[in-house]
Amino acid sequence: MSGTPLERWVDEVAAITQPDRIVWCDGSDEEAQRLYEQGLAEKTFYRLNQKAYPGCHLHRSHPSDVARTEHLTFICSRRQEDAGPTNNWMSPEEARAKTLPLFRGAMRGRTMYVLPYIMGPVGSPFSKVGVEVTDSVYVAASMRIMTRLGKVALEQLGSSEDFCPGLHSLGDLSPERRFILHFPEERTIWSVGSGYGGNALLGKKCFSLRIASWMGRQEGWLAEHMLILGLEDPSGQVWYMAAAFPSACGKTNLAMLVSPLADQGYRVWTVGDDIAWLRVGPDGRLWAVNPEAGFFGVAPGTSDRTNPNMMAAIRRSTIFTNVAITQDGLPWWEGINGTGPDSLIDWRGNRWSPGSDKAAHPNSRFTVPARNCPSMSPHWEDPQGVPISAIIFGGRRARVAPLVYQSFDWQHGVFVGAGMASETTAAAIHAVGVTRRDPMAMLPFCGYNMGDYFAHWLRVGARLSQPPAIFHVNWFRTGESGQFLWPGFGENVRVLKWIVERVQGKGEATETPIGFVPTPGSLDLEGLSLSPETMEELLRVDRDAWEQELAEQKQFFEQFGERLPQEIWQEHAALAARLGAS
Ligand code: OXD
Ligand code: MN
Repeated sequence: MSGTPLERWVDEVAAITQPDRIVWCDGSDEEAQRLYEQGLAEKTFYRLNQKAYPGCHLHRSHPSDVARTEHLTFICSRRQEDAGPTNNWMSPEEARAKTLPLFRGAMRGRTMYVLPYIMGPVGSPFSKVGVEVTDSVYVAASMRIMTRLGKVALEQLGSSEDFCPGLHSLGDLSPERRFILHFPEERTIWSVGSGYGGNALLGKKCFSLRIASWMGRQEGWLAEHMLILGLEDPSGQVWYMAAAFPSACGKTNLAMLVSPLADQGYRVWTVGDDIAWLRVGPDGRLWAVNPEAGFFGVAPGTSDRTNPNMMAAIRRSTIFTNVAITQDGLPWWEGINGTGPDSLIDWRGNRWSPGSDKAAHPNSRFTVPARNCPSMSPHWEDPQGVPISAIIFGGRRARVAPLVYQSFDWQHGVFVGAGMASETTAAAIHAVGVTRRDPMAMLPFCGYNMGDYFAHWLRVGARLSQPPAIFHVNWFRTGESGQFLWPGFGENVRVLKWIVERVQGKGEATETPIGFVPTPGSLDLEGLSLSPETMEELLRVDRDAWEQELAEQKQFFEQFGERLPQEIWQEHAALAARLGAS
């Protein structure tokens, strides 16, 4: 056999998929032009107004292919117990037998793009190489934005076989023949039947979370569904935090928040908005890098009010997916600025008029280079990452969780993360949403048994001589009539400020059964008109709600049986005892 391991693998998949042409992508600007030209010719891309949005394109996906498909996503480990009760599992043999026929000849008449990429900063000891082959020009153009792609990756790889191979084909885009398969023991991904970002940009959820979490467990590090930000204080010191929230809880907005406390000297620097790779440093601190090079953000609701930094970032070199467009070729979505102009083309390419269905798909997206974002930290590509002082867990909880609380220690913090949940927004005004348990926001992304995952978190903590403090936040607590009590968005910086004060041993707190909650005067509320009653409600520990929460947690944890670490049960019992005694 001749060639490098990569060349041999590409030959192998080409023999199966039989493309007409093979293009090795080098990551150059000329190549970007060629990809867009190709996409324009085959109507995968439409040019947006190049004066207002230079280098920006619109992509319309198949209407049945607009989101991640968790029920078609599988962990194909050799043993089912290693995937655990929260993942779909298929044996590697069955997975191959089922999908090989879907890949056979799938690229006939098409071009196969070979995309070597790096997840993590170039030259960083955190970084990993992946190679995706795909027959989608949209995927090729998007991976250029989301990863460090081409020559740099081939240089890092050399003739090594240490890369994550990912085979992707659009297939016939039918949900009946759609599979997102992860083979963690071989560090391999097969994805067929979808062009949607989370299913098809294999560097993101598939490699950087599902496969990487498995690798991290073996190698002693963590791959997490977390944003990374730095809060600069008035002395100029920057405090880095990593925060996990389930999808649709505002991670991207928090990562690039514009601070209303800027005149006091507090500002936020963005390191990442979705994924963090975390390692124990030689100094006993936890260090983080963002493996991605771009953002794949949700468009609806993004505006100058909610995320001015993102609005600035998407003005160039951005791919918009399933948004509406105005007559002038400008992207448009619900929430961009009030009501819609009367003449729009909707996300399916049809004329839209006010009062009809949504013009942009609710999960419409933009794929934008991180370097476009004005709030990017000067350290976002530091090879050693940034040192993490605080970990923040959060969810959308109408009642149970106060605005913020701090765990007693690392083990209790792991329990807080393991107990995370989020409520779907209910249609009826007073109805409380359906609760989905989502430990560390990793339920759809942990590539192995989550019982083992909690144990891994505890093991990592034991190696940290200076562990980050662990917090839980909830921007979504509601009052009697279902209204949000906390203003959210930029004002969340006030909570980050308290978190940093706690890390420094300064912020004041009351010890409660669930952890440390700010004293009434310790949050900086200057300039906000929140009544003392509202603040009391925001910070209240609701004993009855916690009783019910404990019962729901117990039910969730029980499914892991023996694989759930005893420490989690100890924390559960300790919380019950503290609540009983209070
Ligand atoms: C995402 C998600 O797209 O979490 O980041 O669904
Ligand atoms: Mn995400």
